[in-house]
Amino acid sequence: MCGAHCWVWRSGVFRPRHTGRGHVVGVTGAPGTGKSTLVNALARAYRAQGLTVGIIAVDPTSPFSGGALLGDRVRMRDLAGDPGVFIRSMATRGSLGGLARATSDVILVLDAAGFDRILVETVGVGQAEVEIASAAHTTIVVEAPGLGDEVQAIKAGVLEIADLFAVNKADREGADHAVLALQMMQGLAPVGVGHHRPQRGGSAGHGEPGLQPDGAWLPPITKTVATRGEGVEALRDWVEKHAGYLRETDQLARRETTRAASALDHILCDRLRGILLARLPEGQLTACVAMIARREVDPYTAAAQLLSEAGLQ
Ligand SMILES: Nc1nc2c(ncn2[C@@H]2O[C@H](COP(=O)(O)OP(=O)(O)O)[C@@H](O)[C@H]2O)c(=O)[nH]1
Ligand SMILES: [Mg+2]
Repeated sequence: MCGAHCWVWRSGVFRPRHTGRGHVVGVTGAPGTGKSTLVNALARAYRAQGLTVGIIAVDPTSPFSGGALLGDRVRMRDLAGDPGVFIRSMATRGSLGGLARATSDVILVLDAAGFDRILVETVGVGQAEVEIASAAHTTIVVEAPGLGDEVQAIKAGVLEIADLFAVNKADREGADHAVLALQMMQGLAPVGVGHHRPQRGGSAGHGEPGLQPDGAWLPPITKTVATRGEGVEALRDWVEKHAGYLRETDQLARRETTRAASALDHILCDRLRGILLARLPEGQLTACVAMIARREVDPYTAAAQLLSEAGLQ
């Protein structure tokens, strides 16, 4: 079965015929910072501009995946009834690598289906979540005051993937403190931090946010009150500015290359593991693991033996 959006054989490579248009926005941060509410508000802000929105929630506590209080679910209902919005929640069962792969597959499908913006909510606590967020074109790291720590992202290790910071719950005390903490951190951060940012200016943290005179992107810090939609349009506009920045520099192509390399790598590893297991006698792998655990053999020797037994080395 090959529908309009299937992969087609063209010029010697498989390529998705309809992908590559949707801008993927990762929204990550500690639980309770207001990511789901912000994603909801951002989706509305995009809908107000007539753009279609795909939403992927990789957060087990997300209202989108049904784990929230009733009040939250009621709020999401109007979005769910909008044909210009598609909401998909990802199960968090199974391997973390599997989750990252499944999420990037869904991103591909939503892109192929023609959604203009794809918002991916992840909890910025684990490696897989960070990996998912870093697969986005633009990553928003959400902070909120009053969660016991001024800047939770420092602990979660998601700072280096931030393209934008949203200090949400700006109606609460301590929001300015959180902004200040982020600004200070930007000033202190080593030059060139981040896998996709070019060198930032020496005056990072003191200059204007966004595009610097030297062409570097300094993640702007915006305050939002997601529950009331305040600051959300400004945040949306920053996402668009960042998208423009990516297009105008070589950053977009570089990110796409990284994404492609990682997708191919995942698939190849999966397939090769499948081939290997199919060629080995049942129980062999488990027996090997037990031997390694008992220090009877080192893992490198064991791997070499398994590969050679399967005729792969
Ligand atoms: N006061 C205030 N509460 C908010 C704001 N944004 C979200 N919340 C509330 O914070 C709680 C957690 O929000 P949620 O979006 O589920 O956070 P998530 O875990 O990061 O997805 C909910 O009760 C929201 O209603 C905000 O801007 N101000
Ligand atoms: Mg959530």
